Amino acid sequence: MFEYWNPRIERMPVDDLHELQGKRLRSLVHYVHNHSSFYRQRFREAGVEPDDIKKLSDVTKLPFTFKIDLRNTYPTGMFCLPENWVVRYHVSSGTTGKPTIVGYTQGDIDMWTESLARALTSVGLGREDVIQVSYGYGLFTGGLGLHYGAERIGATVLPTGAGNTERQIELMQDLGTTAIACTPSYFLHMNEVAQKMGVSIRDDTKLKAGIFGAEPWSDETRKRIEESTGIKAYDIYGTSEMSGPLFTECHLQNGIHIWADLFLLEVIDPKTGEQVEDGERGELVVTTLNKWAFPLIRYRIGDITILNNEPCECGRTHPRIMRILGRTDDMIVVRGINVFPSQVESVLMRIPEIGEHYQIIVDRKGPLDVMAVKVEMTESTFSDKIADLMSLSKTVARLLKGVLNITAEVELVEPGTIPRSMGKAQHVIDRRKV
Ligand code: DLL
Repeated sequence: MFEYWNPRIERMPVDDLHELQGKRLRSLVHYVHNHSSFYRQRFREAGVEPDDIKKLSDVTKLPFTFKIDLRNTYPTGMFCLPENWVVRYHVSSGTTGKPTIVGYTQGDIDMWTESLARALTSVGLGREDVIQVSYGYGLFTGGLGLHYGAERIGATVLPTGAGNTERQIELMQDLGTTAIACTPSYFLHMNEVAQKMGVSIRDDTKLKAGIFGAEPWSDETRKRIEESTGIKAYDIYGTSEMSGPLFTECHLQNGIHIWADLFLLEVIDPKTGEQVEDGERGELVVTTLNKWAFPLIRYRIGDITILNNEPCECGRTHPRIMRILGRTDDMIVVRGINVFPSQVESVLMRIPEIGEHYQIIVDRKGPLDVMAVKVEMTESTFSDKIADLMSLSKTVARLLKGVLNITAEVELVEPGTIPRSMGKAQHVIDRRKV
């Protein structure tokens, strides 16, 4: 249990890892300069030549790239190889503007699969496991990504995809699923459906682990999932531009291991573009070191996190990022105060009388922004007296104010009234935008 998939790489001394990263970065800048008119132009505008990149720290001389660059070069203008090298596309459905297209060579798919094989092994999964993949299959990267990773480690894959929840629960029992991969919000929903069917995930299934990601979630939600179902809930991170789901925490659940031979990460101050100190919060920037159809140079993903270069007790030498707080563009600004939905979630999930489903509704009343938090009660609180409920909503409002420094109107609603999601949950409704 808890072995390494690729021990030589995963435990490589840090100096050797940095040397490898430097070498790969040098080849990458020459490669993109030779293969892409987009990058040639970007380098020219920034006044940088491939030969200026001599050591790893020279990465800061390179220009940033942004999601808007992908949109402006839609569909494949940032690719570095012609279509006949591309074995697969995935498409990320942007909520605004054009979707973004990502493409893979066979080698790129292998790199992605290797990354997940290391990650799944690090949470103790292997040949004996039955892994139910309940992320969406198709254009979204979640389903196929996890599918290939799980097969690579020799596990048995149950490719249910998202949806048809009752059937998923039956299959989970009949085929002895030991690990499930889906969004945390879908798993919460699945647990509710199981209860309605009279099935206890803890007692009536063999489930021991969940690989949960694709959306922000909090440590408090992790605790709730683990306590109510008896499984271990692991965080998995990735984005379609980087390939798809790629990295997880190890069994110690203390930060997500980023494979440094494959990706070079920086955390920057989004305002100045300068790297922040280790341990400080900032925006994640990624450079791909072994990805060829669609490589990225200093891509501003927009996710907010903290980089941790301390060695992990598991023996892996690669850096970790702490739980993603949210995206720079998820942050809601209410009366000048920055609020991340994940902060609201952390407060709510600490209150035992509150259920797992919530929505944040922001609106404008006259010149003022107003924020309301609509949250479900648990079945047992729902049956309580009105007076108790009023005092509960006051408590929630007080705790939110303590953390966010903002007054929110709290609306307690009946269990089951907030829409459930099978993919990424939509927690924020911003009516100011319409
Ligand atoms: O969501 C890839 C993925 C699939 C990751 C399955 C994990 C599991 P996109 O659709 O491109 O790709 O969305 C990427 O989702 O920039 C984050 O804002 C958010 N995200 C992904 N994982 C996490 C996580 C996939 N563990 C965007 N915690 C990213 C918080 C996450 N946010």
